[in-house]
Amino acid sequence: MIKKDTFDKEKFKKELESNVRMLFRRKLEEATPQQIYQAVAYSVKDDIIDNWIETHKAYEKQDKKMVYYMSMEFLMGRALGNNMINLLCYDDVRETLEELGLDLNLIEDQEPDAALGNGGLGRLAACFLDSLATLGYPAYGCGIRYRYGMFKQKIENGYQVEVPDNWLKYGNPFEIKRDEYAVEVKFGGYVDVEMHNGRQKFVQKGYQSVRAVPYDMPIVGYGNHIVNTLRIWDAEAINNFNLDSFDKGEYEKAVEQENLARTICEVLYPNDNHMAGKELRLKQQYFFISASVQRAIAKYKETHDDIRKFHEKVTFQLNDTHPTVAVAELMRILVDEEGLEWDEAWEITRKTCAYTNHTIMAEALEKWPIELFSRLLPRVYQIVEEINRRFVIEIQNKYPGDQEKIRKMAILYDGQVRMAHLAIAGSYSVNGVARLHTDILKKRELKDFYEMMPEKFNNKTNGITQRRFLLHGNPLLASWVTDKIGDDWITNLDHLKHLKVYVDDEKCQQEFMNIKYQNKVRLAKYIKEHNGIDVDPRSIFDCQVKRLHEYKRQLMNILHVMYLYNEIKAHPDMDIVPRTFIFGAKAAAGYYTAKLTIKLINAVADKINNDPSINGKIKVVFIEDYRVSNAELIFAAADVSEQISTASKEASGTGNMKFMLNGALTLGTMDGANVEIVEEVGKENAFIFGLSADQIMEYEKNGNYNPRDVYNNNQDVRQVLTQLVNGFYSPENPELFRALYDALLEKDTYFTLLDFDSYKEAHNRIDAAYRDEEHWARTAMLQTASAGKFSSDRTIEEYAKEMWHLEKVTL
Ligand code: 26Q
Repeated sequence: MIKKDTFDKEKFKKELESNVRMLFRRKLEEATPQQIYQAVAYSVKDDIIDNWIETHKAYEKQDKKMVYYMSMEFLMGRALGNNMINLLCYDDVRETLEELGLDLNLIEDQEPDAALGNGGLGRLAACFLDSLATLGYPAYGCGIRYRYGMFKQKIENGYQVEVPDNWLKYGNPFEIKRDEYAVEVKFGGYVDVEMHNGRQKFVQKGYQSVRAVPYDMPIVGYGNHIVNTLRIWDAEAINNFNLDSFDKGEYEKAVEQENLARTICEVLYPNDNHMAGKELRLKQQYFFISASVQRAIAKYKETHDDIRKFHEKVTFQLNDTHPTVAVAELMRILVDEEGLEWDEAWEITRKTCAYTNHTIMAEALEKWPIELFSRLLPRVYQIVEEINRRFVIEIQNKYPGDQEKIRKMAILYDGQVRMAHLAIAGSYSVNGVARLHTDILKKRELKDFYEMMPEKFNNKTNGITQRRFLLHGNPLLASWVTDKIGDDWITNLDHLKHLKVYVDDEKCQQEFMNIKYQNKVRLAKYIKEHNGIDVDPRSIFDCQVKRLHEYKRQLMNILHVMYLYNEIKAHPDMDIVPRTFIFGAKAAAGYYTAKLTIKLINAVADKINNDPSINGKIKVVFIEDYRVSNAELIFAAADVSEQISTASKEASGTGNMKFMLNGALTLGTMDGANVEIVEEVGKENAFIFGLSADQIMEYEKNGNYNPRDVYNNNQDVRQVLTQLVNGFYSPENPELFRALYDALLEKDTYFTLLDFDSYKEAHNRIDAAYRDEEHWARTAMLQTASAGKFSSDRTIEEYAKEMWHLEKVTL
């Protein structure tokens, strides 16, 4: 039990009124909902500030080691609700606002999501920050302050339309600009060698540069007065030319630098699990890394005088390869600016950096053309060359005469910089994000590296924060759990296992399912408001929400819905439990097949939802603009969690854990963290189907899968595929879905047809299981009771103890 400080309602009201006055020159009664949100946020920030200052004082005084979580993405979602939860004042504020006739839910809805991320990798970073602060570990998140985050999705005529996400439009009450920590970041030009005191010095000249300016956001720990920092960098122009006396060259350069500053932080690349080899993306990467590393070194030097011990006080966790240029940038600063010898610098770098791999999808592996890399980062490139030269020697020493090893492992090869290889060479740790994923890395994708340096490889199974995805997202279930087992679960999710004694208790089952029902009503209301569709909260809510990608197989899901519809039409008296199929997914803007799949889902939804002859037995809903804030509603309301990626393709998944925590049963393949979910809850309490990772990889190796065999032998598959090209779902353009049809029949890269029957059979098991209300309730409760392992607190403890060797701070 964490004890909360006393809350002074009258003081809070006064503050609120004063904020509205100061910020907007208005009385509370006259303020708009957005203005009230801002005023509440400033009041909450006021509660945060002193703790924020004290936390950093304590860090300095106790001189503990600090982790810098380097990430191109932080998918934070809304801050207000989360901050109040972690400050332990959520209910007090809600009541106080009620006394003023204000509804906290509506006020929270005024806040735009901070969507500085695509999906899993970015949301993981956000969960990690919450856990780091809650556990009391000294940590910074370092990233980019994108002007525009993940695009907003509109559905028009069934198609996705991307709308810019102007999340800073009304300002961000929680951020603080830290102009005093601005640094310069240089691009392009050339490298000159100068002699300084008999030592060669490499100097970048003729470059363009920008001023990197940090904005800090507070990361509030749960009930412990700790406030860490998310530091996101903005770019400003460096204007050091004199308007009266410029020559033409200087003027042009100034304009170019202004353009550079304007474009660098403009927008998040909306590609999930796909490498976009764009020059601007590489600029973004170097921009925030150079700024973060410069600042980390400067901060270290404020209180330490031996740079050789940097790694004792600092560790950089690289969130995938996107921040990997940190390895070379740290080397550059240590060698060029701190004057260390190469070997010393390399030892420090290798002891500072650690790399997390999040994917084995070939198209996501980052490779940059040497031409581009060396033009943009001439000095950094020289350093990468030297790292590569020495690394190749290491390989040769270990495997004399083995050219194949060098071809496979070199950092520079075939005109490209292979970022994963640089990350592995420059790190003390390489980790995967679920057991199966790490095993695949060791056995296949990174086999050569694992054999050469097995001690670096380790697993850290992902997790999620229960503070957002249960306490905030599902208040009814959260207080029910607390009633049953006390509130220790909020900071120690393992405690959920104490719910297991209740799973056979009929009253508890009813309470649990009643909460699920109320959450379904809440989601049904959202769907009615946003889609205009009536869904029955007594139907099974069967949900697949995640980025749209072929390997995640939303297409298999909708093909199965099409099959079910055919069955119901063919057998009108068919007895099935009513089902609501809920989808939410953004497609990368340039990903044609993904966008066409969205159109298909919406076309199927239109047809099925408007066919009165099926008596509402099935409904299909596509939730527009799936994001952190509406995800919370969906997880709370789900009965079935669709985790149906082709085995071996989903590194971990984290949505699977959020559903489980909220009592949804998993319908999934043995992929990613599903394997560990099933291990925790028991195979008999999940709906598992499909080929195993080994089977899939065997087919891939032998190339002996032919989707036409399935087509020829399976009447149901034939029928739904034919409906993609005969105008059944697109009478105005029968060929509309031809590309999906062709992809399935020609290659079926993701084994959709081969897994279809097994998937269908798993759905039948769900239908049967749901009829036994007691048993379903028991199994649903068991999901929540078994979710303890999947807290990001557990994950962060593992990182902190096994990799980073951090100590907790005491306040
Ligand atoms: C790379 C280069 C250029 C442009 C974009 C990218 C890029 C951007 C985002 C590449 C990959 C991503 C995102 C990857 C991602 O989200 N991976 C997911 O990470 C989760 C957290 O570990 C896992 O749970 C998911 O399984 C994994 O897909």
